Amino acid sequence: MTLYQPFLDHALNVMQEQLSLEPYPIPKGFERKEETTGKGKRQEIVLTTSHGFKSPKLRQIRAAHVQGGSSLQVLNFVIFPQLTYDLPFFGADLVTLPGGHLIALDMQPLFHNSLYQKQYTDPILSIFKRHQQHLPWGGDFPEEAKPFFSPAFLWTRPQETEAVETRVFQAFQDYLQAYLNFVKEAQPVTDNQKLEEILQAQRRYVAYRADKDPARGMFTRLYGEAWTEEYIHGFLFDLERQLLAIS
Ligand code: DBV
Repeated sequence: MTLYQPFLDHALNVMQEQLSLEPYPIPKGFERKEETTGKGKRQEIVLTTSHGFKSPKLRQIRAAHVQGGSSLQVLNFVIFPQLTYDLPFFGADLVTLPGGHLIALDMQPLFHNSLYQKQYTDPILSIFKRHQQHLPWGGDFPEEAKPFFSPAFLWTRPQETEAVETRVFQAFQDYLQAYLNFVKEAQPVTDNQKLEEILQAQRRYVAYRADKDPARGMFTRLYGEAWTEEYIHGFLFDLERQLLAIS
C-alpha cells in the first residue's frame, strides 16, 4: 500500500455514495504509464495511473496518482464543476519527494468578492483552523498562484510521514466532505452575464494550471515531452479541448 492510495480510495468511496458518478473518459495511453528510472540499486519503477469521473454538477473529477517508491509519491486530485455552477474547484496536490512532503489542499475560488467568500470559504474556515494548528503554513509560495487560492488554503510541508497518514488524511476527508455538501446545495446559474463570468474564471484557472504545472518537469523526465504535453492538455487540464470539441 502506498502513501496516497487510502486518500484515493476514500475519495472514490464517498463520491460513489454521495454523487451519481459516471466514468469520465481517459484518453488512450494515459490510463496507466510505467517507466524504470535510475541506475543499479537506485532503480525504481514509476507508475502513473489516471482516474476520471463526472456527475450531473461536476464536469470532471480526476486524479493522477504517481507511485515511485518511498521517495516519489504524488496524488493530484482536482474537481472541475460544470460551467453552469459557481462552485469552487476542489484542489488537492499531495506530493512526496526525496526532500519531504508538500501538501496543498483548497477549495479554489472562481471569484474574490465578499459574497463568494461568505458562501464558499466562511463555512470551511473552522475546518481550516482546526487542521492548521497541526499543519502550519508551508512557507514560500509562488506569488502569481495566490489569486487561485482561498483564505482556507491549507499549505504545509510536514516532516513526518505519520503526519501525512493521520493529520493530512483527516484534513483531506474533511475538505472533501465539505465540498460534497456545497455540491449538494448548488443551484444552476441562469443569468447570462454570470455564466460568462464563470466561463472566463474557469478558463483562467485551467490556463494557469496547465501553463505552470509543477509536475511538468517530472513527467517530461519520466515519460518524455510529447506524452507529458498531451497528458496536461488532453486530460489533466482539458477544458479548452472540451470547449473546442463542442463548438
Ligand atoms: N501538481 C499538479 C499536477 C501534479 C502536480 C497536475 C500530476 O498541478 C504535482 C501531478 N506539485 C506536483 C509536483 C510538485 C508539486 C509542487 C510533482 C513538486 C515539483 C518539484 O518540486 O519538482 C500547489 N504544488 C507544488 C508546489 C505548489 C503546488 C505551490 C511547489 C512548487 C513551487 O514551489 O513552484 N497546486 C499547486 C499549485 C496550484 C495547485 C501551484 C495552483 C493553482 O492547485
